[in-house]
Amino acid sequence: MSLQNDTIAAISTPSGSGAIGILRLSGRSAISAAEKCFKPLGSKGLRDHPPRALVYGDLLDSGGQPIDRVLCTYSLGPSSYTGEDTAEFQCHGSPMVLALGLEALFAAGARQARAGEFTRRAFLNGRLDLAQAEAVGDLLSAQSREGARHAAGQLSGALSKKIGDIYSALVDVMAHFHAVLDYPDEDINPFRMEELEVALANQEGALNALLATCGRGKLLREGLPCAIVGRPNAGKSSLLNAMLGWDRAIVTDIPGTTRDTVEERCELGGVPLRLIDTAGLRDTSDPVEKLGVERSRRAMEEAGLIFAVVDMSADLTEEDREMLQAVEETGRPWIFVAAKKDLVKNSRSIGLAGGETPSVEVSALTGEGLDKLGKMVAELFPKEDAVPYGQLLTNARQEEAAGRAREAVRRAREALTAGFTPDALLTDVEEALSALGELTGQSVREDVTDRIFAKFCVGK
Ligand SMILES: Nc1nc2c(ncn2[C@@H]2O[C@H](COP(=O)(O)OP(=O)(O)O)[C@@H](O)[C@H]2O)c(=O)[nH]1
Ligand SMILES: [Mg+2]
Repeated sequence: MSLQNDTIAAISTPSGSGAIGILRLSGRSAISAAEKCFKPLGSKGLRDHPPRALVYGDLLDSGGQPIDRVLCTYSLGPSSYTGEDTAEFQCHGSPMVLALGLEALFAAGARQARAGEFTRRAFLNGRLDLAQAEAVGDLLSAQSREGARHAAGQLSGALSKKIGDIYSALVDVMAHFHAVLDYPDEDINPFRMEELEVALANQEGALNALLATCGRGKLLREGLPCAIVGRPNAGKSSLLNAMLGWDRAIVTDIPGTTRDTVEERCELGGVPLRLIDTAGLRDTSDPVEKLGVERSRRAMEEAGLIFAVVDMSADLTEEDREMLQAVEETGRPWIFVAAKKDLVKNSRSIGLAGGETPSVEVSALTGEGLDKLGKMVAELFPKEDAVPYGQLLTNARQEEAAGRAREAVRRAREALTAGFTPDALLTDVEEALSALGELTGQSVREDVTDRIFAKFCVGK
């Protein structure tokens, strides 16, 4: 159980006005603090109602004045989100009501919760393991449907179960090594040794498969940087706006309008993208535009995908050709996007770059072709259907720990193959177990958990 005795409170809904705003309390005196600030309608007190029931009444300030008419609910530890006694107020979503309500809770003895402190308490009280707690963060910041589904799977324990299976298989191996060490006089059954070797190889394979999911996990979490490049006026900013569904970037018919890089997230073909609209690539004497062009080149070099845009209502220019050449030279996956299709009556060939580069004709004005562009993106970055939702490593911390576990298992397997005695392998297997324990939080340093929860928002 957690040693944290104090009761924490926070506004758990985003800032601004909304239909509902939630105040949350957790800790030993959560329910008594809630009682001080709440007067149920009718004759019964809050605690006369069963836990988890919604009780209608007035939220009061420290002077007993009503702040709002609200619904209040409480849960008893350990069966609550944090594992402690908790209470929650569903108020009208007014920033003023929530501020006054929070002040009342402070006056009743609660203190302001720190970022992620509710989830941290849930972790410390064993309600969630660390992989699940990280999934809470991933779920909140998910940028795509697939990302949200993986986070939900991880929250319900899919990754923890996978790691638990590997962990317990390694514990079995270790138990056998210990038995061999404890009874050195007994002959080691060579058949059993072979079995252990297979067991280690299997777990190494399972860790390899898990590590292979890192790329997709990173892509889902961070989004794939996708640079939109092309000569000025090709239609890049209009394409960005059309994909976003709102006018993010300024569009004019004056070449060189976009001088800085503009970045926005969007989901296309199920792939979360970080779209980067760039200044048109051209030689220019304007010093500001020159800097923009420099940034465009850098965006292109750092991109995971490039949309090379040309205006299909005009003939290909020398600038277009130079741009396509520069894109090709990056060696990145790219899509040839012929823009302004609505301006072209009959389909006309615009002398594509050819080869295997996928190409698509689009109109930012009518939206034509955007679906096809999405399909191409999906084909370039296919979903790993084989990975069930949640069995995906999504961050560098998980990748690093799983990588260490894999290396340790590999060393143990190689040592076994080379005929070393079991005691030589024990440290390796132990190291693997400890690395796996870090993934789920069984064996993790406090500063690491501090860092994880500090990234959460207050009230979560
Ligand atoms: N008809 C039509 N005009 C477009 C389309 N896309 C861009 N334009 C026009 O082309 C000009 C340049 O567009 P813009 O998006 O600023 O190009 P950028 O310089 O590449 O960012 C503007 O006048 C746009 O209205 C399109 O799909 N259809
Ligand atoms: Mg532009």
